[in-house]
Amino acid sequence: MGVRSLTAASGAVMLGFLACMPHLHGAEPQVYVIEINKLAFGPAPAELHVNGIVEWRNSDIFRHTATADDRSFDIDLLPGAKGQTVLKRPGVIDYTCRFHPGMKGRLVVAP
Ligand SMILES: [Cu+2]
Repeated sequence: MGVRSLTAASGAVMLGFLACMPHLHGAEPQVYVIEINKLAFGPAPAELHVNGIVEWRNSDIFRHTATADDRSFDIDLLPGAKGQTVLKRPGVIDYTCRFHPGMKGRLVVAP
């Protein structure tokens, strides 16, 4: 096998790799994960966009909720559970846990 055919083969592998990354094509919505642990929401992703999906994963030993102050979402999360919401519009959404009012989070959604 010559150098030229090796290069062609690795090029084909690279194309296959890129084809497996759907967000490059805009076909699949972006999923942003926020982990809950030790009675706290993990940090929100730096850049959220409309039509993106936020997924909370409760890694804590307690039941929590992710409840928007504007009630645009209210997600009940048993220990080990995960739940999602779709970001419908741009703006700032503060949210809390109904069981633990000291737990606070904020989503800043860009268009
Ligand atoms: Cu809680």
